[in-house]
Amino acid sequence: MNFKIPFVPEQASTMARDVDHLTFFLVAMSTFFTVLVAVMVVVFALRYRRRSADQVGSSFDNSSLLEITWTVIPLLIVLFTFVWGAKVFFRLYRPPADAVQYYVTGKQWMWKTQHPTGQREINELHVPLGQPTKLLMTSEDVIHSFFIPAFRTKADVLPGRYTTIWFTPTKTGRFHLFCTEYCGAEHSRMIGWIHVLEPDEYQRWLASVPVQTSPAIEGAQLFAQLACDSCHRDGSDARGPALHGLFGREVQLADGRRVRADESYLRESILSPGAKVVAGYQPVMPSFRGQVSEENVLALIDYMKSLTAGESAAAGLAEGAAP
Ligand code: HEC
Ligand SMILES: [Cu+2]
Repeated sequence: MNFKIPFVPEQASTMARDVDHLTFFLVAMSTFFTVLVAVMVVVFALRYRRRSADQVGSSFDNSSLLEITWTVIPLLIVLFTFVWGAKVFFRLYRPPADAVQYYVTGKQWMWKTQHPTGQREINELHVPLGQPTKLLMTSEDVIHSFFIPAFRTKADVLPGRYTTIWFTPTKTGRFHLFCTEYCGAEHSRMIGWIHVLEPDEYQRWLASVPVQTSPAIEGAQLFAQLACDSCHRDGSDARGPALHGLFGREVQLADGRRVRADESYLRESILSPGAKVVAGYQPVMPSFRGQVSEENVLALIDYMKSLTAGESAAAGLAEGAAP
């Protein structure tokens, strides 16, 4: 079923139709009950009105059947909506494993985006048709919110945290993107376009944009420049833990907690190393807050993610010390 309702934006992602069906159902339900109640108020007011000045109302009996009916029916409707809504929600906020990751950094008042292959854009993002696409997003200043109406997906973009959205575009063309969290004087200008291209056209587009390095290689260079490798290197005399195979693993902390090394953990380790200290190590790592931009942090994370337990993808440019 494909609805053509005015005021509803074009459906251009695999999720769009599911979200629309749910919204349509909620609107239809609300409309139905609003009309039902309004009509009954009028009908009952007319039908049971007082007909003469001395008329006394008849005594009122409770009807258990009626009460149970009007409790159970709404309960079933609400539970049904909950299960349906939860299913759509989980699909919407759990990117598939094969999704390709892009980066988005919000900043008063622009969106900076970067491709996994390194190309950067401002207020624009080119993506290939049919590719599950994941955006890893953060903000350099205040809270923003990233919304692509045609894809029916949206998430807040927060300073100090990573949020993700994902989509699989089903139509080529360009689709509006908005900041939907009031973020200062020029909030209304924090808009842009997602360009969906045929895959071969996308490859041509990638080739036409000059690119210095991929985020992982840029991260490897930063890793050396910031002397991270003076502590994080292989060998028993190293002051910091080896970072190979860290991403996605459980880390045992000195205070007994165990945390999963996801993007937020890696980011925190760089900016507030004292917040979670790895068991068996001294809290000697300095904070790099103020020395690195959010984009630098993303590059460092991408580099650390490329350090698999065996050899690293960017090993050639890194310390050159494959374990
Ligand atoms: C002075 C030595 C030193 C420097 C320089 C240093 N670190 Fe660390 N780092 C440590 C130590 C020690 C730990 C473990 C204790 C802790 O968690 O604070 C650590 C922990 C980490 C962790 C968590 C590791 C884990 O196994 O969970 C990450 C990620 C990390 N550092 C990244 C970096 C990056 C990126 C840089 C460069 C921007 C850097 N470090 C610079 C000493 C250092
Ligand atoms: Cu904004």
